[in-house]
Order: sequence, then C-alpha cells, then structure tokens
Amino acid sequence: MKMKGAQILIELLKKEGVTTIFGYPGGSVIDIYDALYQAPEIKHILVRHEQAAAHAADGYARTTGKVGICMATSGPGSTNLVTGLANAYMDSIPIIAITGQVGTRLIGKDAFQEADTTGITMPITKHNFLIKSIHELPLIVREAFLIASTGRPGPILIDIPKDVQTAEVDFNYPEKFEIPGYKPTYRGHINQINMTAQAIKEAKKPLLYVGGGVIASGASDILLEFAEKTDIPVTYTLMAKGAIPEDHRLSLGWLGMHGSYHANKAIMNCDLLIAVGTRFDDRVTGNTATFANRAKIVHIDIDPAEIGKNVKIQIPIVGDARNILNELNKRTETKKHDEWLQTIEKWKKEYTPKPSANNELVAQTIIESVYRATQGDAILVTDVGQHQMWAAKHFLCHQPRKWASSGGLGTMGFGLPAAIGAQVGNPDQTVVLFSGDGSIMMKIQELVTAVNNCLPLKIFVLNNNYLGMVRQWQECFFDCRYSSTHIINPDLANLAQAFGAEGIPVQNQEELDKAIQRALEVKDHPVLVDCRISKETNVYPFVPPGKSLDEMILE
Ligand SMILES: Cc1ncc(C[n+]2csc(CCOP(=O)(O)OP(=O)(O)O)c2C)c(N)n1
Repeated sequence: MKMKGAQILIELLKKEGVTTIFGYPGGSVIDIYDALYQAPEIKHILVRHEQAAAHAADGYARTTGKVGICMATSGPGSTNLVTGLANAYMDSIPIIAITGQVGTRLIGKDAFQEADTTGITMPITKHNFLIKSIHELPLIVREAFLIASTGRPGPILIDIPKDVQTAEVDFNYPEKFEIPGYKPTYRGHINQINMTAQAIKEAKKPLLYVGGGVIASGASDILLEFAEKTDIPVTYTLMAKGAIPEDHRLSLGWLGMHGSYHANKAIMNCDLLIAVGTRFDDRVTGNTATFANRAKIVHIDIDPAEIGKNVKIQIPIVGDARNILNELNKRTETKKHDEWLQTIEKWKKEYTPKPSANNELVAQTIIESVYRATQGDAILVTDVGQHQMWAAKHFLCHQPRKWASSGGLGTMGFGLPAAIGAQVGNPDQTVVLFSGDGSIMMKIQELVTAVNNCLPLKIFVLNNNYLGMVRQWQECFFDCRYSSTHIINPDLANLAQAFGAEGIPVQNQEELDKAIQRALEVKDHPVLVDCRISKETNVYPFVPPGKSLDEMILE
C-alpha cells in the first residue's frame, strides 16, 4: 500500500512502541503533525519551547528506561533543541529528536527556516541522519532506535526534509537489518575479570565507585548483591543516585565537589577502586593527579573511549555493567571488611554539615520535610544550583530511575520540563521538583504545559533571590563581589496562579508543612510552593575546582 513519508514515520514509531511525543509544530513538520492527528495511539504533548520538548523526552527516558521522543520544525525549532540534546548526550540518555528540514532541493540555499541541523548537532548526538530519500526512511528510523538504546545510550537526531514527508511509496517494514560496524561489546574480557576478582581477594580497603551506566544497564540489583557478598562500600555519582538504596549500610552517598565527606575520604584512602559505568568527570575526581592515588583502579565501561581518558587505569574491562558484575559475583568469595568500614564510619561521624543557625527556612529542612511527607516514595527531579546539591543530599532514593537531574551539562531550566516528562511517563507516581528561583525562570512557561495536561507536579522553589551557586563561588573566591547574581523575580506563587496552577508562598515551617500536605493531596494540577529561604547559605563540603578530594572546605 502506498503511504506518505509522514505516515510511514508514524507507523514506524508505533512499531517501536512509542506512545508519547513531546514537540512543537511548524511548516517543515506540518505533514508529520497531520499524520499524528490521525494516530490517536500516540499522545502529543505540546510544549511551549522546543528546548522543553528535548528535556521532557529526557526526563521521560531517565525515569521509564524507554527511548524519549521529541519533535521540532526546521531552523529555529531544531536549534532550540540543541541544549536538550547536549544535555542528554552528556548524561548518555536515549532520546530521538525528529526535525523537519526544508525540501531537499532547497538545502544549502538559505531557504526560509533552514539551518544545518545535522551539522549543528553532530558533536552533541551519538549519531544523526539527514534523510535524502523516502526509501531510506524505514531503515533509518529502525537504526535510530537501536543506536539510541544500545551500547552507551545517547541522543539521535533524524532530520526529514519536507519532500521526503510528502513523497509516497509502498511501505515495507524492514524486519531484519544490521548496522555494519556497530557492534557494542557486552561481555568483558575474562582475563581482566579474573584479575579483578584476584585484586578483590587481596584488597584490604576496596571501594566501588558507580555511575549512570549501572542504571542504564539495569545492574542495580546485581550491584547490591555483589557489594553485600564482598562487603565493599559503594560511592556513586549524581547520575547513579538510587543505584543502591541510599540508606544501606554500604552506601557512602555521592562523591566529588559537593559529595559526602566520608566518600571523598574513602576515595583518597582505598587500596582498590572499582569504577563501574562512570566517566571520571572532573566534578567527581577533582585533581586527577591525586585522585585515588593509593589504589589500584579497575574501570568497567561499555564505551572503550572512556577507559584511560581522564585517569590512569590498571585493569580496564570493556562491556556491559550488568554482565560484568554478574561474572565478578560468580568469581568472588564472601568477604568481610570490618576494619575498613569502621574507619569510614569514623569519618562519617567526624563531619556533618551544620544547618543555618537563624530562624529562617533553610533549604535542607525543606527537602527533609518533603522527604518525610512522601516517605521517599517519589520521583525526584531537580534543576541546577545549590538546591540540586541539597536535594541530592537530603532526599534519599532507594531505587533506580527515581532521580532525574542534569549531571554532565548542568543545565538550568532542565527541571520543569524533565518533571513533565517524568510525570507523563509515570502517571501513577508522585513527581517532586526542587528548583531555584533562577532555574525555574528559565522554563517557567512550561507550567502551562503541565496545567493543560493535568499533571500534578509538586514544585518546590528554593527562593533565595540569588543565583545561589554562583554567589557561593563569588563569596569564596571573589571576596563577596556579587556581580549579577542578585535576582529579582516576579511573585512566583502569583505567577503560578496566572498559569492556571496553584501557587503557595511559604515563610516558615508551619506554612511549609501545610503547603506540603496540600501539594501532596492535589491530583489534577501542578502546585508551586515558593519557599523563601535563608539568602546566603552555602553548600558544604566543597572541594574547590582543581583541588584534591581531601582538600574539602568544611564550613
Ligand atoms: C543554562 C545555564 N546558565 C548558567 C548556568 C550557571 N549556573 C550554575 S548554578 C547557577 C545558579 C542557579 O541559581 P538558582 O536556580 O537560583 O539555584 P540556587 O543555586 O540558588 O539553588 C548558575 C547561574 C547554568 N548552569 N546553566
């Protein structure tokens, strides 16, 4: 049967199990939108800015484990996706962006709303495609889904010129296909696995350092089994929050610039570091020359390009985290590391950050109050800044895929659209967003997207009238010269009301408790709680950029 390119695309998406697209229409995707109109199986969430479509697809993917889909028109539509794609790329999140392009004959002629979308997005996608003929469409869409979700996951972009969308051909679904040269390695080299098992046997102070790869490969359960059997404590990156229950006796919290004191101490004193599905980001390592410099380092990662990129590795293992942890589990014996765990426990007692002494609302208390009220049974989403660090510290996650935060790119404005994606993907779960007054203003227009779709997001803005994290750096390194970090915003609770959401301002604990209860009982619209917090609180501990993890500023 003859079908138009736009219809073929929708058929292919249905075959891939797509039920939701986040997007924004325009002339170059109007045919796809028309095909979508006739496909009620796929829900389209109309955002108010294309960047939000990409972040929503990202939040959807992080919290469901499925591929997230976003769509935009050519030119300004596709360039607006760029930040969202870069964000997903840095955190290895599988999303597919579908963009319209001007007709093939107009490409390169500065046609209306033309941009070199594949050129622009080349460095921030795992792969991208410009479809030149309708005959290529089926295979490319199938390849896109495979590449996005296998190996090291990541964003893929498919740019579809207008004439490809309107051309007609007989549609044949490519049941079987192969991508020459694309063969991710899943099984680790057995010799290297045996060497690691031997190193574990010999180690007195071993430590696991895990990253987002553990979540991506669904390895959390086996990680826990392995850690318990070998009695090895676990520290993790922000991306791996929830990979191990955070209240587990072997969990040390996250590490790095704002990580926990005892996790950073453990890194600097361990004799064996087993890094799994992580990329030794500079926020984690601090000074790479001194990072874990008393340890033999094992690096397990599916992407061979990551091994040895930032830190010298003694035992590299390329492969899937789940497979390799399984193998390691089989090859290791039950062990005990009481002395090492006691040392870590001593560090844990040595330092706990002090809450602010005055009577104002403090961010940490707000987050702890929400954590208690939800009993931690929520998907937690954050924006970027101090509130992100406090949320990560004070709201514990006990399962994978309960946490969505911009790790690698650190994108302010990620939070609200990502929370929308998380709620759409998990309609029965409570979704809590912690944002800052700077971050929320970057994508505040998406409140109406949440209102239109009856999404009961619980949004807590930690409002300190500052771009807090930058102010903290100005305080610490620029002698309190607060250049352009004091921020005056509209009344956020009233603004929420204007969008059709519910807005509640809070100044003290009593008002906060009431607002939390109200937010949790609402089922059909977003609630924004504007928490006026103490203005100049800092996030501690704090490893200054480029310093060693044991050079933490404590207060
Ligand atoms: C898009 C973007 N622009 C600039 C920055 C730099 N930046 C990092 S944190 C921060 C301040 C965040 O302020 P706010 O959202 O109010 O959160 P707070 O730190 O006060 O909790 C800024 C400007 C960024 N991360 N992302």
